[in-house]
Amino acid sequence: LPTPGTVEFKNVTFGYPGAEAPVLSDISFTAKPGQTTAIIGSTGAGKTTLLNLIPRLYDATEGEILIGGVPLKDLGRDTISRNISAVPQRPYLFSGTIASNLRFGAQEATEEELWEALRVAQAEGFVAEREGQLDSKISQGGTNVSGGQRQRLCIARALAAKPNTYLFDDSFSALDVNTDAKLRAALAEPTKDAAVIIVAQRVSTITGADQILVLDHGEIVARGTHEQLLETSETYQEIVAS
Ligand code: TTP
Ligand code: MG
Repeated sequence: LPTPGTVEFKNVTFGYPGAEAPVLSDISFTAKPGQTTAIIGSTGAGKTTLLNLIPRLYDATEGEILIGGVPLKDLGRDTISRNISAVPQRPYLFSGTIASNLRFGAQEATEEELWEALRVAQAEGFVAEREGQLDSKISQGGTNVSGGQRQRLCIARALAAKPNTYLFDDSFSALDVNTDAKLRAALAEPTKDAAVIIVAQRVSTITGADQILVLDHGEIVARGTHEQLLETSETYQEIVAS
């Protein structure tokens, strides 16, 4: 990519095919490399839909999304997938070893790099305790690890790919508050030059974000830092209080 990872939404509107009303209306923001952009809002607000537009799971109905200044439609699928790591809301592990799951999207990663990704994702401990460690088997869908472990393995997978854009869809909510805090502190170094976009449920996950977008019924109703939003946004105050 010409410049690392800046993700820019310009007046993006999106509606699912066949639906009457758009799910996202006139969304504009810039997520810069080295910064964390957080998205918060009630269930059904359109957070997942917004994230899914970035790796082109669907295309905007109106407006434009650019990465590093280049419109998404001019970037090849390969370029997009090499440069973006997305941890979906319901992360998926497939049947195979832990290593093969982590190398999905990072075929060249060495064992040392996999352990480093696991360390950051707070998954080193439980992988080290499993018989076979990186070679231990994961069953289809990851049913033989817990939900929180699955989430951390998928975060490690995202890190192993060393992209310049990270998308985390509610990736920290299955973790206890302590692990959540440790993981986010550990993420700072490997993501320091990347654009990081985090969808969160818990306000504590995003208080340190460089910008927070408050999404309500598909519209950005407020934006700013945690401190700014506490002053300016009633919707944000309600989320904090809930
Ligand atoms: P989402 O984008 O899934 O909303 P969300 O991610 O903010 O919600 P949550 O906090 O629960 O994860 O959905 C927004 C709207 O779009 C909602 O009305 C459902 C609709 N929708 C579809 O019609 N088809 C789809 O494939 C998806 C993902 C959502
Ligand atoms: Mg969602």
